[in-house]
Amino acid sequence: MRTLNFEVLTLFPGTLAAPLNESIMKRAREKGLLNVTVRNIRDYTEDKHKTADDSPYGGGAGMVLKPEPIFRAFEAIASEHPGEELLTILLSPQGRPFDQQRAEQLAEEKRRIVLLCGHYEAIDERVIEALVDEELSIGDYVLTGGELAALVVIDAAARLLPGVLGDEESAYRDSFGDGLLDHPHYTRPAEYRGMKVPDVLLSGNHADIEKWRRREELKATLMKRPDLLERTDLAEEDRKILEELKSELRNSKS
Ligand code: 4FV
Repeated sequence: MRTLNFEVLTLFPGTLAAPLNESIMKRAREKGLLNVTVRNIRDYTEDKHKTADDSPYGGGAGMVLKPEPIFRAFEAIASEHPGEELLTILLSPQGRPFDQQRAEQLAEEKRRIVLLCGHYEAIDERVIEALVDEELSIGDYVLTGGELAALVVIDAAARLLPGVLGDEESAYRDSFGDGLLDHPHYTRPAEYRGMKVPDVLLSGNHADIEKWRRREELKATLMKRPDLLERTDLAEEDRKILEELKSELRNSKS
């Protein structure tokens, strides 16, 4: 059994508490499969006002996170985990888009992963130059802080760890796992307010069910995220189905 270790540097540790103490993440931590240490950057300040940010050189709006408390936090991590290699990720809109593939890679990560959460305008560039290995963005929008982004990264990686998802959860075949969006799901009752569950799902014929699900994944991806089809290597069978779906689409439009 291997433990995935995260260190989260933040000015608002409370923001991370609830999601890490609920359901799957809570159980993963209790099982020792996931370890998340949340550190308040303000605990590494030395002045009586616990100053962690200051106004930007050159003027301008907003505040900038100071380098000293963050460097001290890293020294604390190094002294608590001597010799351990760190992978430091800054969550920021300037980062590389976070995706399932990066989540799968992080789930395999042996190094201790430090997630640096920005707040206010920015972080002093010397922190980024000296300590940050990678910038990750969870989307092209601006958050009030990096904490929610850090939680997204922890959740997406931790759920891939062996033993974290129970059977009832792991049945869910990941969207993006095979590069396509997921097929529709149904449960009892077989008919609700006149809306029927597709007969094939009630047939018990697993080969037909698998074919239907694959077709529905291709249809959902074609309709909602055709961009994904460009970067997914599809089998000949899938390409044939896709051409059928496209002609159906054309006919339905005409
Ligand atoms: C963000 C994102 C994000 C920017 C200023 C925090 C905020 C403040 N992080 N993906 N989008 N961060 O908006 O990761 O520092």
